[in-house]
Amino acid sequence: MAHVDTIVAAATPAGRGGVAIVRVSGPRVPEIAATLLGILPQPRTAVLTAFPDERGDPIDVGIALFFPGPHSYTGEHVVELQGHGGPVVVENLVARVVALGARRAQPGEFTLRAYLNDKIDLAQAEAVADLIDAGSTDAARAAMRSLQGEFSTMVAGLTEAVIEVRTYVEAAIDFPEEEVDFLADTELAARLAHLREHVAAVAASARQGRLLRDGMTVVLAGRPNAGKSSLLNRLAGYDAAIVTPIPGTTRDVVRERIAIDGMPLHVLDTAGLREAQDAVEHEGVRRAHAEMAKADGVLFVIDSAADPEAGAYHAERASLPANVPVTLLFNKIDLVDALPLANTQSGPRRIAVSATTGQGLELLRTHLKQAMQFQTPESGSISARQRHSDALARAARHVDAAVELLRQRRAGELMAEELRAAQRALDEITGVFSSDDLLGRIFGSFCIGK
Ligand SMILES: Nc1nc2c(ncn2[C@@H]2O[C@H](COP(=O)(O)OP(=O)(O)OP(=O)(O)O)[C@@H](O)[C@H]2O)c(=O)[nH]1
Ligand SMILES: [Mg+2]
Repeated sequence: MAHVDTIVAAATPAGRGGVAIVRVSGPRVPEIAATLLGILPQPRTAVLTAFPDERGDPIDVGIALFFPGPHSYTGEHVVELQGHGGPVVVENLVARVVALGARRAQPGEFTLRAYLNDKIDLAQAEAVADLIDAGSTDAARAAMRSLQGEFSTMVAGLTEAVIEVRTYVEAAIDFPEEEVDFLADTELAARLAHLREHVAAVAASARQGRLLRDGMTVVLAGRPNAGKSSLLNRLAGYDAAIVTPIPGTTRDVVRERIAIDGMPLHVLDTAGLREAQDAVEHEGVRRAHAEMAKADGVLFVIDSAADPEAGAYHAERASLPANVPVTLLFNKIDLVDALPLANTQSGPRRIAVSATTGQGLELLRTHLKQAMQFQTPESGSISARQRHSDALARAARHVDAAVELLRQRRAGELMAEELRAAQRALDEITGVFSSDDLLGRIFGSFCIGK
């Protein structure tokens, strides 16, 4: 590897604690450790020793651990110094190691080196950060599964499937006199269809993983005055949006990030859907539609007193995005005697709530939580990111293009090209192909010392 310099950073958080760990990685580790400690500890054996300053006075006394490369986190020589967890001690120790020839590490640089030295792939490196940032047990478990390579294995299996079909197509191209037959081949059509399903299955896992990590985005929509802003305020636990009895109060999109049992959820309040009465409201309604199209779910709010049959939903239905699931929230049930309409077999899920009394809110939270975890909380989901979903969507588009080329009986070369592009998109996930720019963005968001 081209990384000739040796890096150092505190691996434990800044501040006071029982123990702090200073981690050093790079080719100069044996020399730095020997100078600092007087001896180079036996590999992977804890040694109780002083960490002296340049005059020989101890900065601290603690445990030193030496991990010779490549059997270390980074794949390089690593030494870990475990001392007392005070900021001054840690800073003095880091400064001493810098004086001995290391430089201070950038955020995520240890993990970057692990990736560059093939200890982990890119999706696993991202899972390290996800594990550290996990806000719920489910998210932490999912990150751990990705870190252990479950997501990478899924992507590798998919890549393998793409390569198989590609090889099939390319082999056919090498025998041009048979190409006419090959393009009429039902076997190829079946393989492509199967591949398309395979991409969709991995994309579904990635989407689920992304929801666990980044949280789901749901949009409160409905007629003016239905109580959308009141519900947002209830969910947020404070008055985030303005509530008045005047229809058309909300005009802009109001965003709140809330947590349900530690799971992040983005709730967006929007302008009431109706024939706009001025340019501002018109823009508000346009934004409401734009947000719904991007969302993971729509909470369509009904005023149970004014509209017990949910006429607003039936009127707006055609204008709602087709592929975003809708939940009907029958709000203001404190104003009605009979609860509106039981859940029917068909049509969206219905939940009766009251933003005023809080009735049904717990049910709504449970519903949102289930939507985030799908129906199977212990389904073994992995952690994934938008970047992964985007790459999978690109792979899907290339496979679709290949299917289309086959349908049109066009040249096999073009089909092979599409499959090659699909493979390339998948390779970006694990980092077989990666740009410096991408690496900068991924590792730049890590904490220092990881
Ligand atoms: N009784 C009762 N009143 C409610 C309930 N939810 C909201 N309201 C009242 O209904 C009115 C409209 O509430 P908002 O939350 O502003 O409604 P909205 O859907 O955001 O309206 P726009 O922003 O105009 O689209 C206010 O006077 C609220 O106090 C409820 O559950 N029960
Ligand atoms: Mg409002």
